[in-house]
Amino acid sequence: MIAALAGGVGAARFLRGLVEVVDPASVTAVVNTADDDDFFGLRVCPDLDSVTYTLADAHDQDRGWGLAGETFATLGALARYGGPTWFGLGDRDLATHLFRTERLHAGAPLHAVTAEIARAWGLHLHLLPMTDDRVATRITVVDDTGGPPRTLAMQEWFVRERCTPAVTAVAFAGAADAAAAPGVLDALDAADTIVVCPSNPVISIGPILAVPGIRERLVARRDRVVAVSPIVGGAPVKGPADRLMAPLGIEVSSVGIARAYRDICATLVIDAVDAADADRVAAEGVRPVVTDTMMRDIGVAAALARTTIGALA
Ligand code: FO1
Repeated sequence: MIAALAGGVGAARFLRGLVEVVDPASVTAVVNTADDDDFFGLRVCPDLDSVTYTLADAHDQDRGWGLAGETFATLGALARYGGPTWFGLGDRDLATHLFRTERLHAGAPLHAVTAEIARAWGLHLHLLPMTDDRVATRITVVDDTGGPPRTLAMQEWFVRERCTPAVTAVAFAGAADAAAAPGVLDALDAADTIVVCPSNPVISIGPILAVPGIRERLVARRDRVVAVSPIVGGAPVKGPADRLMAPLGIEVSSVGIARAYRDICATLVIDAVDAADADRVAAEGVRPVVTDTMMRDIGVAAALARTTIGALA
């Protein structure tokens, strides 16, 4: 059994490779939901949907989010009423949010709705939100205009403001009172291997670890936990991890990842271009495994998944 902590695109690609090399039914992915937000009354769960669409081979590879061949006619029509249109809700993607919202309003918990959506897309792995409760990443920023600090929702900072304002603090509202979704803690207890996917350590993995019980499970099972560094050559493979790690005092390197994760994982997979960092990773008390982590296609993702799982065999 394998349990994986997962954020968005990087995790989705890794999981797509993983299900090539192990039985998908043996995998439970625990996905960040602190990026979730409501638009036009609809609940949008970006990381759950990135994982779902990628595993279904239905995602837009170039854009990195949403569905391939997507159109945005509804969003264009909403512009007539003044929007807001900064968050790109695609016409077919909207069906997912409509369905999810309807089911939540009918009283179904998020984990049950997530399973229904995963089944509808033909997925065979177990896909779980980290919690059924609302947890929201709050990013405190300062502008270079010298105005007062502002606190933004994740999608406001990431999409509307294009990660531009400098970050001074990150919090996960609701996390301390959240309960892990049914099945999450059992999956972590039962797993032979726990993978921390190559996701943003601050805003993707951070919220999952903030849900009571999850970090504790990983600390207790540290020898069975392997992480994949999302940082290659001193920069994130994708996304704004550097804009969040540096201000929070985390070195933007595989060594920084090792330091941030050393309590929860004994092994860290780093990219071949960072081979020279291996000794510094080891000095953090984390065993480095060096391989190609740039998931250009499913073949590389599958090889990375095999090496990652094999690292604890
Ligand atoms: N990312 C963008 O950069 N711009 C968008 O307009 C956008 C819309 C969007 C709609 C649905 C969805 O599930 C994801 C969407 N994303 C968009 C991606 C999202 O912001 C990120 O995947 C994450 O929250 C970071 O992991």
